[in-house]
Amino acid sequence: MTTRERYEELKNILNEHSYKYYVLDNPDITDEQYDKLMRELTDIEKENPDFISVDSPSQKVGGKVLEGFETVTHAVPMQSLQDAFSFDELKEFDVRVRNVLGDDAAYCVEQKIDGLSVSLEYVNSVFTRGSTRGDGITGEDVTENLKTVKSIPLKLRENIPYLEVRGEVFISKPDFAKINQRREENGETTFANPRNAAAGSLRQLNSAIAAKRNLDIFVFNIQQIEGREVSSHLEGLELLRKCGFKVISNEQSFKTIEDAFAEIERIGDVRRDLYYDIDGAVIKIDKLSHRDALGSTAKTPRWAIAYKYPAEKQKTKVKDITVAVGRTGVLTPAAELEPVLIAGSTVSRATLHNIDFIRSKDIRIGDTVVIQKAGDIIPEVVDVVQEERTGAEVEFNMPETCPACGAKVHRETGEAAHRCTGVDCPAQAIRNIIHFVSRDAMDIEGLGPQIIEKLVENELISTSADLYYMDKDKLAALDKMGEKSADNILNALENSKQNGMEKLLYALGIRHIGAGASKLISKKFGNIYALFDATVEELSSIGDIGTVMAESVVDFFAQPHTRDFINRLADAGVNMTYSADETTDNRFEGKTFVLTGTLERYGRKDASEIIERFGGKVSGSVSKKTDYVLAGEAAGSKLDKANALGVAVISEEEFEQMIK
Ligand code: 0OX
Repeated sequence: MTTRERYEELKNILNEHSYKYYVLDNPDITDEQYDKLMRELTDIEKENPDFISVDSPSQKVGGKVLEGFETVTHAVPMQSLQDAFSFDELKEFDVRVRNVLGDDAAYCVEQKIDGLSVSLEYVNSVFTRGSTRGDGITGEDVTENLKTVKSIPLKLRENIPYLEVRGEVFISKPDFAKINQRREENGETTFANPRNAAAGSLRQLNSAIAAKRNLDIFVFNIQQIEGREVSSHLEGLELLRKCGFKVISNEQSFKTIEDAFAEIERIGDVRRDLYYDIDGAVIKIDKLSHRDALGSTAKTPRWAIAYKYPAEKQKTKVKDITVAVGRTGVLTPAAELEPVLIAGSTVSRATLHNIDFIRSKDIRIGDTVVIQKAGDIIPEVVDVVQEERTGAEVEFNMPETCPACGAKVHRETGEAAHRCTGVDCPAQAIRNIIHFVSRDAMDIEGLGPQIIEKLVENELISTSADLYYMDKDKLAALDKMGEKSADNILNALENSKQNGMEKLLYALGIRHIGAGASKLISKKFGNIYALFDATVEELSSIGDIGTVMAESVVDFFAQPHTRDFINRLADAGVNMTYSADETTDNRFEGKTFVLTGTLERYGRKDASEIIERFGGKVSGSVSKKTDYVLAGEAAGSKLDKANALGVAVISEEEFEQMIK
């Protein structure tokens, strides 16, 4: 036998064993025997690199490192499934189906694997491309990572000119536990569930890492096929089985929805014993011609529906309630729980959303609570077990100062959220700085969100004021920046110092104070420092400044943090005063606009800001006093009212002309 012949033989033996082991779960040689043959094969490949073919088992170990993922446009959209949470909803589905198909309908029932949908494409039986579902229309090319999945054949066992299949990539429960254990030992963050672990692995740029994660797949659909005729789901699955795929378990069809219920219940009974997570069962019409007759809505097929099993519930204790500050300044309380295993992973924390949620359920520190996982993923507190109260439980109150920066915490009447009012709160830094540099604020060109994130991460800045103290060399050294861009940014910063009070006040990001309000306030007060002594009465005496806005300004300037921040800006040479000649264009003065429908070019926020900048006012409802109704797509009752009252209705194009 020549080396070439031996090589081909080894390849066939190894691929056959791999198929038996990973797809059929029925190995007939030991791991040692397999490893020995594999070593022989890789030795031959080392000596004869030209032998290596796309379906060599050596290709499963990965090793390619990509810079990023290419985008893939799915020829056949990867639709999602309509969800049902009760058998009643399934009955309604059955009625809709029978309205079209009558008694001909036959259903298949299969597990709904809790992983990530991918598409696999084969040209002349060779695996050529694999991609994620993405938004269903475009996904990411993750071919290199998918090549490492042992249960994905690199070459089909049937000759098929073109085939695209869809399947669900997942990580088994035992592998998930091992991955997390290793990560914990290495001081890395752990994955919340097997699905996230699979998602993280599929998005690895280094396929050798993906290879180590033991991703697995169940294939469940033919998206496109050439050279074969398939007329039903079960027939399609049978063909996929012959091709060498690991196919979702599905053997029979059911003539009635009641029979399908029985199958859903059977799957429900065994779901906890499976070695992988499922988050439901899918009912699908078997015959493809029937599927065509039923068609699809914009996102989901009318021929399938997913039944979600009721969430598993567990009892545990609330050890403490902690508070975290989000990037928008909202304070979110969370229950720190005695760890408890639920729906496949350990839960030790559950969000409590806000104080209203805590009060409505009367959750106290020390309480025994019932938790479940929303959508089988996010832990939530459903109930307090009143009978287990001892009297030692402690009621929780939201903190008065921000746990991240110490600034005052404010809760507006009618709002559920408590917010930090700190101008230099580290938890909100990135968002605040992005706003500070934006066009209507300090208008600093060249400082995009990504650069700002890097500046904060690399500790070059922690507040917007720090921007004016940046060291040029450090800025230029930031990756991919260079001297020229650094110069441009520093110039833009230097120029922005002359902006004046109007832009600066808006840049401070005070709640409820948009560009229009900033201008009105600046006109009246003339200098930022004057606002430290401003009262609610003085502010709300300005036309169009309501009490909520006035209170927001007063609160903001009452913070010691604010004074420090403003002083630092002033020390850097930032102009604090308003000069009348800033008043450029007041073309909308005295005019009231109402916005309705979907504004595609501007969006409501942008349109409102433009109107206010030109001195106009935006109101929420149409009346005789309204001057213009700016109507986008699908405008509803406001448009009708405008027409009835004879108010001028303008399109986005007309608005664009007006602001030119
Ligand atoms: C699953 C699964 C997902 C086919 C057409 C729309 C959805 N996660 O196991 N999707 C589908 O069906 C597609 N079936 C499944 N079994």
